[in-house]
Amino acid sequence: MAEFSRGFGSRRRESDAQLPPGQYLTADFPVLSAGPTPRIATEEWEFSVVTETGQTTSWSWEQLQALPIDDIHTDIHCVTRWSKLGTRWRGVSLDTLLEGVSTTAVSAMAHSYGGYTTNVPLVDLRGGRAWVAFEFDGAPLAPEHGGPARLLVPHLYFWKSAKWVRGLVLQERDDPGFWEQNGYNLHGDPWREERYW
Ligand SMILES: Nc1nc2c(c(=O)[nH]1)N[C@H]1C(S)=C(S)[C@@H](COP(=O)(O)O)O[C@H]1N2
Ligand SMILES: [Mo]
Repeated sequence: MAEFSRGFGSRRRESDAQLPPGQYLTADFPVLSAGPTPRIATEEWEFSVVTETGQTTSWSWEQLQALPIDDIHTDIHCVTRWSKLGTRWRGVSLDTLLEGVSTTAVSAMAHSYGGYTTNVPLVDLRGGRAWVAFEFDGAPLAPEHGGPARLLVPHLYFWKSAKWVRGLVLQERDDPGFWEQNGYNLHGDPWREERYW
């Protein structure tokens, strides 16, 4: 990022304070995908929230774009130890999407086109901390980074930010998703180093 391309050394200490324990800074944007990159046209794209009683609310691409859109400026932290500071995104807040959804669930299973899943407690999806994001750095989100849209939950390790997200299934227990079944922590707070179980 421009802020770090100049005077990186002198900013080192300042940046360290922004780095969770065990993380290092990267200027690149690594691609980490467990499988091939699905290609979803926005005309076919749909996002759904299914509650524990089976009530389904869905948004087309057009309907998503008509909702209030946030400019997001945030750091991201991958469990493989890279962090990227000051990334810029645009997306719709999960608060907006969950507003009309009546539920007593405590958790959501995020589902992606391609089959990836990850569990996120609803408390982490609410409060202006989670988005369905479709722009990165002023451009449409690239397919390898989850375009047309991905979940963005930057206060948790980046595996929670499901790429090619297609919906949430609300659940009464915080059941584990793909990586969580394979040893990753159920929650994944980078500041508490919740990497594995
Ligand atoms: N659908 C899907 N989402 C995913 C993944 C994946 O394999 N499939 N990998 C996760 C992991 S482990 C990380 S670190 C980030 C990587 O996002 P990036 O490739 O845009 O850097 O996406 C997360 N979301
Ligand atoms: Mo990751």
